[in-house]
Amino acid sequence: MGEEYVEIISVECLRAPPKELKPEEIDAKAEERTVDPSSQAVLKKTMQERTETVWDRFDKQSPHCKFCVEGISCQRCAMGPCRIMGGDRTRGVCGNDADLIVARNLLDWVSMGAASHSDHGREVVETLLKYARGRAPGYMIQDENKLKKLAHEYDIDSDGPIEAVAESLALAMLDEFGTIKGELQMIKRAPAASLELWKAASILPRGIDREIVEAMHRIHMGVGNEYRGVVVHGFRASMADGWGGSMLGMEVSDVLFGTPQIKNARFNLGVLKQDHVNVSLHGHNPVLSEMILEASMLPELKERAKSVGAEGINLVGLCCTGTELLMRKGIPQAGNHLDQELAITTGALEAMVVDYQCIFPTLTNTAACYHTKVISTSPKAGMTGSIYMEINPENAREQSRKILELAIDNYPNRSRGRVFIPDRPMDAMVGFSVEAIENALGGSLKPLLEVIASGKIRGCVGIVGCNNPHIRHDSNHLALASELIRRDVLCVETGCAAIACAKAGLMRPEAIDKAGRGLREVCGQLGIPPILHMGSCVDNTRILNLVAKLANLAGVRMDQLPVAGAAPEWYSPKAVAIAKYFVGSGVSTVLGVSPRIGGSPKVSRLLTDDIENMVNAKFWVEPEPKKAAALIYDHIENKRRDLGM
Ligand code: MSK
Repeated sequence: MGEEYVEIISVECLRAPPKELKPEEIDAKAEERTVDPSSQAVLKKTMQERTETVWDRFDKQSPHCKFCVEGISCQRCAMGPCRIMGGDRTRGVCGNDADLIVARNLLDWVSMGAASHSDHGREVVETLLKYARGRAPGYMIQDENKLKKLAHEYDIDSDGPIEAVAESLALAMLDEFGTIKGELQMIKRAPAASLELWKAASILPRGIDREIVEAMHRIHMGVGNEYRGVVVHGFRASMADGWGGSMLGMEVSDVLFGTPQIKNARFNLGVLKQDHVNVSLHGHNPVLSEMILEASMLPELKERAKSVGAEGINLVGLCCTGTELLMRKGIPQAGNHLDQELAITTGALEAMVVDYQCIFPTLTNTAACYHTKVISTSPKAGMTGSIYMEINPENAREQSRKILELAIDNYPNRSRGRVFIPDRPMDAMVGFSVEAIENALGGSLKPLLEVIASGKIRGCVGIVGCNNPHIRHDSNHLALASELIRRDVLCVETGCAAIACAKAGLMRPEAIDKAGRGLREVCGQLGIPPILHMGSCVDNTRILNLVAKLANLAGVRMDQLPVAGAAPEWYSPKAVAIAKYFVGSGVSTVLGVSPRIGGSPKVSRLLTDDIENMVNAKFWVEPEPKKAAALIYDHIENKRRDLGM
């Protein structure tokens, strides 16, 4: 694929449901599928216009294959495919059993997730290197202080010209992917006692690419031939993601685009504007979207928008690319994972610009039902039916301008009679990086530790992850977070979980009314909400940093703190990697959707029980949010008791 844009192939508008629904059926289905009123309103439009969505495809795929659900189908070699069906079929052709098939499938998912985050992280670091070498016009260092701190951490002299420091740092960071040092730099942020525990458990990562490559090696037929080693290596590969690839992506994005600070922003599909050229930015990597934001401010593009009858250009975010811009620049967020098709079906979106991860391959089919142009930008994320405009650090400034020109020129094609934008976007307070939290507390996390020790706040929980059509959109995120804050547990959130709570108004300072007395008092004094938005998927590493800093302050291991994690509606293999680096790092985590391990009681027991003997943390699987909250609360109270709090 070349750099200039070309229409690749035309795709058709997909229609569903197959028959026209009565108004009351539409209302009932919309309520059953999502709790978000703005999503419900647009979902009704999709059904009235019979535009296919993820929920329609989900219905068509149900019921799902029992063997796949339990993780006991194997596609790993050409002697099969095999399924463990019981009776005389308890082994695949090669001889593997249910435990091994489940373990290998799980490690495959962890590797996919860790690779996705880490490849994203690598691209951000490469952008820093290109900036340093004068090959990334338009990019700059927006947080010089963080650049210098990171340089110090990597033992790099930070006194020279900023470009030289950036170059040395980028090269040292790129070395982390294939390092021969045998250890990652940033994992040393964890307390020494935690590192010892992880070393004893054989989950200290030696290099980012190395652990992922070894994972792929282990799942080849005839390599990892016992389930336990395969599952444990998943922790090591995920730790390479959490303390490596994702951490690099987060930290260097802060260096290039600014470390998030507390600010107000607006959420839900109502952030689209009737009289503006609407452009959504969807995916995960901020390297492109930051340049589009810069281009949207060019006077000639504003003039061009006016010349086609629009008041201006309205950039909105979706999923984690949106969150990156939201956290740093306050760009409004149209929605989370299951809102992506709905943004198009408003009929008010001139262009959806995508980079990678979590992008439905059928978005171009959805767009074909309206006037929206889908513009793909990454050579590794081609998309049938999209307009491809490759973006890299060298050309991003120029390409961003062209993308916006394309969107503006599409504005007259909007069919006014088919536009529906829900009213009332929701306000939220966002931008809670660890640095922003420290600033709000007077420069240190010590006051947070004190209110935890005093019991006003019982503990902290990171609620993260996606939406999944197996679960009513956003419902479990809201129910779990609401129950935890009611019990005086501070919630920190990222990804689509954070977007769900923001859309529901739980990230306004007024939401302290829903919190227990202690949490209400602490957040009320600070003027902050009881649920803090910490960013995107790669920003789960901010949660690792937060827990590591608290543990260092308290003089304990990370696993000893009254903290936990939760992924109530996860769908992505990236979420499996995140959950494993949370648990590996000592943060016990509850999953609202079961991973595909039901076919192996041994693997299930290892993850939900035995692993505790190695890392002092474990998984729970609990789809019911109130029960999940109770599990977490008991866990937090046990940790408090053990610490003598
Ligand atoms: S976007 S990985 S659906 S959180 Fe990061 Fe949301 Fe999950 Fe994608």
